[in-house]
Amino acid sequence: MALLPILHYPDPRLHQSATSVTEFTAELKQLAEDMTETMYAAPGVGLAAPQVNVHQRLIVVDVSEDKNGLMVLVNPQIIAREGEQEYEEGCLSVPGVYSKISRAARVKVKAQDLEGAPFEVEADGLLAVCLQHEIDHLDGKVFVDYLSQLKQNRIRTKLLKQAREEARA
Ligand code: K1U
Ligand code: ZN
Repeated sequence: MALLPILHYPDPRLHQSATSVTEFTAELKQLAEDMTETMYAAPGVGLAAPQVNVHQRLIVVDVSEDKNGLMVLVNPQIIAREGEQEYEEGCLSVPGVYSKISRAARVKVKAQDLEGAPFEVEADGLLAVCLQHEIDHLDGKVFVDYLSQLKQNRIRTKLLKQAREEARA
């Protein structure tokens, strides 16, 4: 198991679209394990492969209190959405920034497991938010892309300054 480095906004690699997984190999299982360890250590409630610079359609999610609700989704796709909810989102790739984002209240997602077997999940509340947030990462979208240009510029400036200070320390 290994902790993987997480890309930080405004790294352009976060805006790359991920490709579908076609081979369900031991390497894919290892990546899912490493991403899970990285998500729990951060700590976070989700992580998408592009955040660790792997541009494949794989996400891990666990919104439970006691880390017993892990879900690994390969090639996830939203096949139904209903209603609307607002949630104050964060992102491990945008440290220290939180903002209210409006998304579907309920989603149905189809995906494959690490063996390639298809399954579906129906979600509401935080799980629905998290699934939509992580699937956005697979399409090269970060939650700040939903904010005004002014807010995006402020966040970009703040994180670039933070990165420069960290590099100097
Ligand atoms: O994709 C990511 O960067 C993970 C992100 C997922 C997410 C959180 C909240 C709303 C939408 C999507 C995070 O996990 S940010 C950290 C966080 O929210 C959290 C951390 C510890 C405990 C509970 C939440
Ligand atoms: Zn994120």
